[in-house]
Amino acid sequence: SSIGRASLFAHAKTGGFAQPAPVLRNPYRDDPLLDRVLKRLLPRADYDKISHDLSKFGDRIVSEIDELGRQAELNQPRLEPYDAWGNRVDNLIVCKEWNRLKEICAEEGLISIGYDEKVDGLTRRLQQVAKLYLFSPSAGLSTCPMAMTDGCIKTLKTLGLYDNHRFSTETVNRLVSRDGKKAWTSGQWMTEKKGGSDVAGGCDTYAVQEKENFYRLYGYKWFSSAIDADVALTLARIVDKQGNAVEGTRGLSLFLLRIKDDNGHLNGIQMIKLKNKLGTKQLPTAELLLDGAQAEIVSDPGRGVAGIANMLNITRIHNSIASVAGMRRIISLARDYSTRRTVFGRLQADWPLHTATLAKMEVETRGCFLLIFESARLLGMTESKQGTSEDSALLRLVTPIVKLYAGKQCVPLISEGIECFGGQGYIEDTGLPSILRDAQVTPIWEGTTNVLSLDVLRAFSGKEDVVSLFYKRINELLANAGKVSELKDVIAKVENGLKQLQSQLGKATQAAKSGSGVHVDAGARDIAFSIARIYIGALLAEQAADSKLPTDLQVAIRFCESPLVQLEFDSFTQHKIDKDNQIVFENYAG
Ligand code: UCC
Ligand code: FAD
Repeated sequence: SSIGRASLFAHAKTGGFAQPAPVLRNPYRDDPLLDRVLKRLLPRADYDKISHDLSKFGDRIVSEIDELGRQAELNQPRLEPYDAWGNRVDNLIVCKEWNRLKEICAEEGLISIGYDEKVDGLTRRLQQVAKLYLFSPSAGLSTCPMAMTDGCIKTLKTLGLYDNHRFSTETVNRLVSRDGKKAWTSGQWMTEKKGGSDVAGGCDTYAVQEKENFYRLYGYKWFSSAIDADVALTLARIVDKQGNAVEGTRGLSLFLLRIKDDNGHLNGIQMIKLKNKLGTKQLPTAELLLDGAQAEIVSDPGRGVAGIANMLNITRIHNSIASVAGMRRIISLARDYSTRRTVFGRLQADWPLHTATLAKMEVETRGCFLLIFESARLLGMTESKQGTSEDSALLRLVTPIVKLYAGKQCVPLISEGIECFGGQGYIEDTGLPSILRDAQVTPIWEGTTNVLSLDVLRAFSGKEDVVSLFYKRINELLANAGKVSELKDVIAKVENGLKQLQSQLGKATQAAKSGSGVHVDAGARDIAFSIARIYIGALLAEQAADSKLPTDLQVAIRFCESPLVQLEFDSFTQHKIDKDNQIVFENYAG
């Protein structure tokens, strides 16, 4: 019969069950702590305006942006160095979704909000950081060019070039443009084959003067992200007429250049290849040959590292936002999934062991979140009329601290979040694996954990007594929290941590001065982590005292249950260094 013949082609049955997927909700309305913090830090009228903008933006993330970010991951950039006829074309192909994301960044003012002179410095930076935080996990890494764009504006303004220097002024105006078709973005080319941490030791790029401020650059930039940018800040060594250049940090100067001219031709640059990376696959990161790229010097000669540090200090805050936003996103999805996934006859959410796992992730994430908002507050204060030199000095310390701590915490935490989805967490089509892949870059780029721990020591030796300012700030936070009796234990633990840190740091510095085989740098990471954890403990206490909510209180208590300070005097000693060497190199044949 006809039915019999047709049934030969029936669809295979794959069972009647399909697991409901986790649902992304408006990330602003999904995050009560963000709202509470904004309410606490902002004047009421500003809060109302910003809250409205964030709520609208959160809807846009769900309805439009998240899918664009996903498509950017699926349609990765590629490079065609030559055309079919053998002409060198260096044609970089990015997907339309990537370009659209960059336009949305301009339209939404993700960078320009931070520079809106009509709004007070504190308010505008808080709004910007909140917006970036919501955007980041859906942004398809367009946050990377945005970070560098912010850093470039900050650098050119700090160096006094805005309204003073034609090319810098045009650049800033384009970088802050809200017109998606006209807005520029910036790159940041520091890393070379010999070194990305030790920039001065690695820099083999040479600058030959043409006339006045104009130079031609020759070198090889090993990692250049968001290479579809319009301008870049980069470092090079000036060579004199005899071919001599100053070695080391003092030989490096800062240059600003267009990547392409008005006709779309590369400016003495060849894109040698795109990096094949573990993550950040949406982002075109190239190796570049500079062969006579025209550039203008924008720092005093030899002040390149100090100049570009302005950029680093901004991009490091953006990086911390990406780390914490990734943590928040995986928790948010895992929380939703826990109400949809049944295991052993119950919803995941009804198994206390599963909820305990999520709660632990919440505690760490909320702590890191408060630290990014502390950095945003300090950044805003330094740019506000009310800012003091103490705010700047404290920001100098908090920037490497938040970058290194959040970057380090986010990788294992997001990995735990992936596990909450079981095998599905490992499956590419769910989009979940990219959250972990993209997290792994945050402790590496913009300064690795160790390099930033050493930067914390550099911050200690600045003009201001940063260590005392840190103690002062912790005491201020604890004083704000002091009135709440349930916080007594938390406060005692933070105070105790502070005393421990003070005492070990004092002993180590004294001993190092007397030259008795003590190396403060050997313990830099332990120092940095202790500062981060003490700071977070105090911020959580302040938050709990302000809101008086049982959740904020619990989070503060739980965070301080783990040791805040893990710093032994032994960490600084030659004795420990010798033992480390023995452990690491046991049986190593070389
Ligand atoms: O990795 C990159 C990724 C780009 C993608 C963007 C993503 C953004 C996130 C997006 C989220 C999704 S770009 C490359 C990043 N590279 C680094 O971060 C380099 C890491 N290495 C360091 O940070 C090192 O500590 C160096 C290169 C800064 C150290 O160099 P030196 O040669 O040892 O430097 P010195 O001699 O210690 O410092 C030279 C001057 C000093 O000033 P003066 O001369 O006035 O005493 C320092 O105080 O620079 C000053 N300085 C700083 N000032 C050094 N670091 C800083 C700082 N952080 N802040 C202020
Ligand atoms: P190394 O400096 O060789 O570091 C290797 C290890 O040694 C690290 O664990 C580090 O902590 C440790 N170490 C180094 N010095 C010390 C020390 N003194 N004490 C103790 N430990 C130490 N760079 C750019 O300039 N522009 C870009 O756009 C850019 N984009 C990037 C994109 C991606 C995806 C990646 C992965 C990197 C990018 N980078 C970029 C480069 C990045 O900034 C560097 O890779 C990074 O700063 C580390 O430098 P390195 O690779 O030379 O590592």
